[in-house]
Amino acid sequence: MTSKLESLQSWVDQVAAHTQPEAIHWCTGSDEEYQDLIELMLAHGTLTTLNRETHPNCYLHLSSPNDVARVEHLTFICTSGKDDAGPNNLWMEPAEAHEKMDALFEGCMRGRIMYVIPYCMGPIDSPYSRCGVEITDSAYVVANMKLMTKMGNKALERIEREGKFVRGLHSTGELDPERRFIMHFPEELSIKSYGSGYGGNALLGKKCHALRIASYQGRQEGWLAEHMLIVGLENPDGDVHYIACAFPSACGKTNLAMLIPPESMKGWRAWTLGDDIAWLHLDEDGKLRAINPEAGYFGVVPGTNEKTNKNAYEMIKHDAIFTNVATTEDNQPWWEGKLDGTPAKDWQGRNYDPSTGKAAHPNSRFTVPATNNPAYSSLADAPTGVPISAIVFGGRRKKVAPLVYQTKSWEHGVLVGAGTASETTAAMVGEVGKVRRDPMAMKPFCGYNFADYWAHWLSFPERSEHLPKIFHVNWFRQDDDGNFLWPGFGENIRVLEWIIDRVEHRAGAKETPIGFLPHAEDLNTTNLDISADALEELTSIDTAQWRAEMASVLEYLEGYGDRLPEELRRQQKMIADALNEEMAKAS
Ligand code: SAT
Ligand code: MN
Repeated sequence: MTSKLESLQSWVDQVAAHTQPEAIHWCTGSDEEYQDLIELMLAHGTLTTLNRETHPNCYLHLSSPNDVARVEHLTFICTSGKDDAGPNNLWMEPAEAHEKMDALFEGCMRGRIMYVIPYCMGPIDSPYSRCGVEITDSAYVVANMKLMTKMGNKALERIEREGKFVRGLHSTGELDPERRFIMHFPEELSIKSYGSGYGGNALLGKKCHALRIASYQGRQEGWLAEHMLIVGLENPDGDVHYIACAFPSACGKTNLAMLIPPESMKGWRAWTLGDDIAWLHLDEDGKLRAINPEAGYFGVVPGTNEKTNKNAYEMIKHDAIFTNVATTEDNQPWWEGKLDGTPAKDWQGRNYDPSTGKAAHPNSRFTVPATNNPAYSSLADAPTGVPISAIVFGGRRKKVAPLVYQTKSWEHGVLVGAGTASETTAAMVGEVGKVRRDPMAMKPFCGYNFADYWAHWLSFPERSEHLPKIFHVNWFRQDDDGNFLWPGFGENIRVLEWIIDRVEHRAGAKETPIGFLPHAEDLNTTNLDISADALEELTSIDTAQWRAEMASVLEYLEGYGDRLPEELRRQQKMIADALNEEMAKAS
């Protein structure tokens, strides 16, 4: 096959001449093509078949043990000016980065098939969608892209019509961590990724395109590409509110996106639009609308069970690819937190031995098409997306951050987003459990200087008087013995109910220096097993701790120097002053 789009065809020709593949395969996106790829990978041993009775059409991939997560220390934003990438990114001069990558790619596809994957991020017929083409030598990447994006002929037609697409070049190379880089060239709308086959490093439509490149594009074009789930919450009257929530990787976005309300919240339902990424646009009426650029889920497996996320548990029982989970004696997938079965083989294919660590890798993943999800929203594919009522930021904090609070304004919300902190998780290489600032959960994903990104966020009130309200949540508060204070999972709907009621002006709150918190009685706690003390702690703030927190937020923001929007300093000062006043009152 070839393309009639000259810019695409000549790029493919040029990459082929440089990487020297044995054959070139243009992906059509058909189901037969997917099956052929599966057969090929089974023959090569890249995949194995899981138990056909319990898990029809499910396969297992065990990656190289050194290639199990994103690599932030090897991920670069290559803009012509260093300051455009900002202190939040590693930067390399574009010419130097191209030279480095071109040397790695030279002849790297000898003896391999080069796949050309045209894909569309978002509904094929949506004005908000954007397309790309990924060239890769990994059949595993192609199969995952088939589940995660709209890929193949339909996407190619749109690309040929529009003439514009993001160019992503990927090779697994030697899977050598010393020869591994993920480079982004936002000014050229291109990506080069070498040496890893892991999701976020290799499925270039996801973090590389839909967040890093798209965030850059969004700033130029007036929209936002965010690390947010999108969920529709239906109340017993049948009204649905859509909310978008930004939490760091492995902090429960997938669980919240497909939450099942507890028995006592009869009549409530949650509908999933997306579990990881949202593209947000203002429509003509000034309403913020969201689409999910993805078509599947690449979720964390450990912890998934009937109690924590029944929808996910059901949807991964068929037509799924598992990466780095363990297996039982009868070849079912197994992971920590699965309520039945025992592991026979671990995620490295060895006989399971508890003394050598977990059976499934903590960042083991499932890939499934979104349509597998029993809670999939009928509007998930709507070309104009859904209107967003509330934006919610959050992280994993043992202390300090209360269960929920509402910000006083959009601008205050931007400060809260910018100051969000979270404990690190297994989704990235490095120490787990360390608190770091992760603004808008975008620390690893913003394709340009955070200071400019916050300025972009702050420009929205000039363009609309109907922006969503902004909140902050923390499901992960612990008591001094390390027990979680809030039950989380399905019970989180109670917090979302308060959020919606605030948007609708029907819920109470107390004003504090950091924003509006619910009184304990403002939360619906019917049939919830929680002590009055725990509830009190979850819905109050410690002034001294918050003074320290705001000082630390300021110190972090000042790291962005002159480019930091003055408005954020102003917002920080208002809160710091209010906290000081509170402190003075108390003493
Ligand atoms: O980066 S991935 O998309 O592979 C997973 C995550 O960290 O969200
Ligand atoms: Mn993510």
